[in-house]
Amino acid sequence: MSMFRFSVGPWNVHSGADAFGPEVRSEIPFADKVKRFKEIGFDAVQFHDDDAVPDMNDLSDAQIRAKAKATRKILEDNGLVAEFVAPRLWMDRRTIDGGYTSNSAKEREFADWRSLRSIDIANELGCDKIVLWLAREGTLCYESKDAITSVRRILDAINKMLEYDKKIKVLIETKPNEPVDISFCPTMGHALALSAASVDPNRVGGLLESAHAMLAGLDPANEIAFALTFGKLWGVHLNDQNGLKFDQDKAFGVQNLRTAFNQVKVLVENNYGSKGEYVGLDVKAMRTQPQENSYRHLENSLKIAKMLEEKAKKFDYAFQKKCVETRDYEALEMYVLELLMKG
Ligand code: XUL
Ligand code: MN
Repeated sequence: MSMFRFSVGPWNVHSGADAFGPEVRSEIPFADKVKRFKEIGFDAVQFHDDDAVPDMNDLSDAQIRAKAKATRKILEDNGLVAEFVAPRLWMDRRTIDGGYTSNSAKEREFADWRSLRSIDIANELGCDKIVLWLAREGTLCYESKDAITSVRRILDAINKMLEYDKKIKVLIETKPNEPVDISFCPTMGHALALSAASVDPNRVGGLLESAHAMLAGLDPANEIAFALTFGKLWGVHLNDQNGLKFDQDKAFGVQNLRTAFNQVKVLVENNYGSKGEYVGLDVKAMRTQPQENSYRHLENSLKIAKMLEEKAKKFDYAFQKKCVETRDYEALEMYVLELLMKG
């Protein structure tokens, strides 16, 4: 029996379009996805604001709330809850050059409007977490934005959210690049510095995605551990990545099994989830996959996470201690590899 509760986003089941080619699978309606998420074994759904309220830019604040309420009903009918809402600031023509850090005051205003509406949506969905993946809050041309002004602007935007709703929590999902060349908030350390500088540090934490840490050349287990050290790990996006290239969102553990194990191990050791946190996945099906495999990457990731959880629970701490005392790290390393490879 897993100690974790798992979450997934509707964007994790998608039609396979990429930057070089069109859809290869047909779009699955939201209600069908949700039904299947529950059957697969998920407990919660992650939302972008417009996953919950499509075309929200054209709606009044009251209409947005009403539509969010209807989305909540779909969740409840399927025995699921919402984990978080993330303002999707990277899709709109108005935020081509970022939202909070745009050089245009009008565009920053739009980004703030979407962020506050995301809070309204979260309230209607019954969750208290806003995730900020700061997609375009960086530069394609380094000299196009002032870095210090930009960091201050991100902080201002976070403070506005904290002031708008005294219960909402903000989770910064760090990523070093893509779609920008250079991000203003690439690592967990950056996220926690923003947290400390905010008007309410107790309500600003982090969400660590494995692939994003790897793209920064960092170890995801240590990024997770860093946030856990300060009680700031409020979400994870487990997935995998093959080296430094585009963000692949591979199924969890398929590329770097030992690294995946160490992520699960640190979560198990620190009783992650005991304060209601979810183990989130953020994985994509390969573009080559036919329609009938639309959910296989989710099933596989969930299975791998649970198998690694069992391995972590079997970890022989007495043997580890002995190896550390004699500094026999070769033996310790072999033990870990055997633990992972033996049935
Ligand atoms: C992008 C990414 C997003 C966020 C949610 O790399 O991971 O899907 O998780 O906005
Ligand atoms: Mn993610």
